[in-house]
Amino acid sequence: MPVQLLDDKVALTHHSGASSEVYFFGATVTSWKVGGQERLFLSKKAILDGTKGIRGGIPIVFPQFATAKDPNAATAALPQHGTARISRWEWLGTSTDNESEISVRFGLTDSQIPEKLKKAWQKKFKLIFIVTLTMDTLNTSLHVKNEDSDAFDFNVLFHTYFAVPDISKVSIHGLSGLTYIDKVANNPSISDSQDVITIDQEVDRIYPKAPNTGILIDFGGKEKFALTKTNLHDTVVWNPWIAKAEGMSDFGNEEYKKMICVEAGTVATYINLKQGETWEGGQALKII
Ligand code: TA6
Repeated sequence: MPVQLLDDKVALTHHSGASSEVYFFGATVTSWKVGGQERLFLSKKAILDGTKGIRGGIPIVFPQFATAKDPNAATAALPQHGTARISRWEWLGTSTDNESEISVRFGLTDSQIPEKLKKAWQKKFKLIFIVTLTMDTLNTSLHVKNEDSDAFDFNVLFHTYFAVPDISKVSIHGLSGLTYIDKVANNPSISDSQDVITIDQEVDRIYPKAPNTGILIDFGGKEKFALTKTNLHDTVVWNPWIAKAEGMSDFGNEEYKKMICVEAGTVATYINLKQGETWEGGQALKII
């Protein structure tokens, strides 16, 4: 059955054998299998009962990345990474189900944000999240409609956790020669002279104006992940490494060895959306 509705998630199965699962909570993609292999990291300690953002898969960050730097920003009262990933989204049905692809949609409006968080950002909006599965790609796109009486600013990001067999074998291509914001070193702007990014310590970087294509994640095997982004300006690279891994209750102490986050979004600046306007952006993940 190409699309199976379960109590807390939707399961997609492509005739090639590729599959994906999306939890209604946060509209969080938690699984993407190609060739019988799980390609997304989901912590064994992830909380899946809707009481906490899901640790793994592709959490949706909206309307604020991290927490607002400006205490007077309209988004200053929001929790880290905003409210989309900790709200229950509505199932909007299957939009495509044919030989080549299966595409499903989820919706979230301001009225569906948890009551205790509604006051944190009192803007009227409507989100539509679309997940499209083919034999070797997983595409996610987000439409943001401003239904408020005024313009508003927002960040957006797909916080993708890629599963890797061994972090010491990972190299990230396509970001060389760019300047990045180093959150580990408290935000200095650093020019990246490395040809490829390898991970042997905590890495938490924002690459503003990163290329839309050509980002490859090599994890030491025959295959690679290719990430292509559309209408998203920046790329974030994150691995918590040892100390931060130990500090997360929903993340195993050794799990930093099995994941790398490479995240497409617009987080270094805010997107300004006028009343009644719609913004859309997305990413395509492909196994090559
Ligand atoms: O995207 C990287 C990051 O902003 C890191 O700074 C780290 O906080 C990570 O997100 C996870 O955030 P979370 O709120 O899910 O624990």
